[in-house]
Amino acid sequence: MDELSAPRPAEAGRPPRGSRKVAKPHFPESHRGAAAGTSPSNPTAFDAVVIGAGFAGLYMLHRLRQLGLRARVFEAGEGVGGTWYWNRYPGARCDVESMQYSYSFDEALQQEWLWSERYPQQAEILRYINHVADRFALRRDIQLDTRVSSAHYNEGEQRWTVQTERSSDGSGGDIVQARFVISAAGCLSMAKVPELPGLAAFKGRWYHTGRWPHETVDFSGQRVAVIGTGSSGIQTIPVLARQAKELVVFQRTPNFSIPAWNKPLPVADQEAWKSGYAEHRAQARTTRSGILYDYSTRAGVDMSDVERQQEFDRRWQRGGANFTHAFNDIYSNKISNDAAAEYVRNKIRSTVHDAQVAALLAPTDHAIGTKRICVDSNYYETFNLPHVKLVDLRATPIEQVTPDGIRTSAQSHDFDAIVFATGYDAITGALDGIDIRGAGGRSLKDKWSQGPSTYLGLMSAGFPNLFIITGPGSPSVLTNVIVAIEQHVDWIARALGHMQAQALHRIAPVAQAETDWMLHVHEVANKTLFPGTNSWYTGANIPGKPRVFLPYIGGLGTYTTICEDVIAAGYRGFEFSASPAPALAHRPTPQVLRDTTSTETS
Ligand code: NA7
Repeated sequence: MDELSAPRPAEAGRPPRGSRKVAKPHFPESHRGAAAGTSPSNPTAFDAVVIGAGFAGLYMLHRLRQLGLRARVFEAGEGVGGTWYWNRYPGARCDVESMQYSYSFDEALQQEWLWSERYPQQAEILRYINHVADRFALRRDIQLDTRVSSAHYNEGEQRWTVQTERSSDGSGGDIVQARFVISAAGCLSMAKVPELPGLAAFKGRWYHTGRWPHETVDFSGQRVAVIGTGSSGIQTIPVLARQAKELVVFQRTPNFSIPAWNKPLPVADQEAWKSGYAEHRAQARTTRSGILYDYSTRAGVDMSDVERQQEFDRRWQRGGANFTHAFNDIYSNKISNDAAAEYVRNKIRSTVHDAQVAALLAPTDHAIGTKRICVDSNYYETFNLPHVKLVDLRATPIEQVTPDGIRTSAQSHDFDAIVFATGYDAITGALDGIDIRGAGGRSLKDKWSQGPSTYLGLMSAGFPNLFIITGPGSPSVLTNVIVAIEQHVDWIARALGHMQAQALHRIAPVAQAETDWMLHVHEVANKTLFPGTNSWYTGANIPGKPRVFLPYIGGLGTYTTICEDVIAAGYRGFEFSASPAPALAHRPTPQVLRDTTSTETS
């Protein structure tokens, strides 16, 4: 099975034996939404089609409406939420703290929502996203259970034709036209199940963390395999270990993980934070990652061993990814990085009782943080449990899945269930999965065959009026992604507003601007330790994927300043063309529209 045929919800994880079948979550959007145009000869026309109804798609829709534009959002899932709709695996939790992992665009929204824990659980984030969809009456323009299959640009008409797949219920297969297409398809949405021989004949159940079924999956009394030890594996392993009779973890590469020290979040603490919310948000936007961490201004190499140890202890006790900001040179200086890595390795050695297991869990092949740092609750401690085993796939690779389990080069293991925590075709996978053709019929996938190329991560030359939210070449996955999303969506909305005001019809990056930007993206990355690590940041987890560092690592604050400068310089690097007709359709603002389908709460 390849990444493009990763399981859909109906296929993945057949209900496990003994699992309790429960109804799907009852979010109000469980209706599919009114279908769009279906006739090839007379397709419905929109100002904009948005692909995806996660955090990016929802906010984009809100901003399009504010511009008076007619938009349709197509969402493959049966509910809104994107990543947080699909990632329902036991233990799924965000590694950005609750008070920062939310939208900032509406003061009332951020004041009224209450979180329950320091780090939010998947179910709570999904409730929040649904609340936003209702609060801003977004559902009437969202068509669920509808996967976009192609988007083709017609240069003569200066329009995109967007086609969707037929849905599981036989409906859909829509064809619509739009002036603009905006991808909000996400960076971590194309789940990757490894191509293991024999999987189809496995007699038990198997799951991917990123395509978890809606039904409760109960592993009680089962023999369970987990393959993969990235963030998802590290989060789910301790929870599965509490249910399973036997848990075997198949590890290819160990990862660094910092304790979350997760805990309930008192209302008083939230109120204190909220009293300065606007200032906190403004400050976060200027930082490297869009998160208010305690960023050190000192280089690790300028500190004594004692000072470094004290700094690590302080950050370890605080918990979370803040640990990796102990020095300002942690990602650029191997000596500083080694000091932090060795501190974590020592923590692993002192936590895990079996020295051999501890040695296998302690990463030695990459600089700390250059694979996404993990944040855990009792991950290393879990390996002290008698029914939890670790298999080192580097020493004993998987040869095949057998009907009864997994056979490595060393032995056969019998399992009732296999959990793939094997990650994603990240950043480019979702767009690669859509047949996108720009001017002259050129395919985006072909253009990007040696690695993606964009201007500011926002657009790609030759693909007019196609915007990408958190695209390759933007800070995206190196940030609090909601902050990155809001910045991108606001930028796109301003560009569209500019086009409305100036009666412009077409926007595309100048090829040279894109070339210069990509050179900058790679130049900045090459000053860090990141490109030297095999990770999904570099495409190394997908066989055959070009090896380039995909996000922009210059920092969100710096990037935002660059984007502002581009606007101030008259959208430097973009070219526009005027339309003889009025540029964009105007509609009444959302406040005066009557909503007949949504269930908004305010
Ligand atoms: P990740 O971080 O990509 O982790 C995937 C894990 O699965 C990682 O340990 C991989 O080992 C392992 N893997 C992948 N393919 C295989 C095969 N074929 N055999 C064995 N092991 C394999 O994905 P996650 O879902 O955990 O996290 C993704 C992001 O989501 C995370 O960083 C957060 O930003 C949220 P490898 O390291 O490639 O050797």
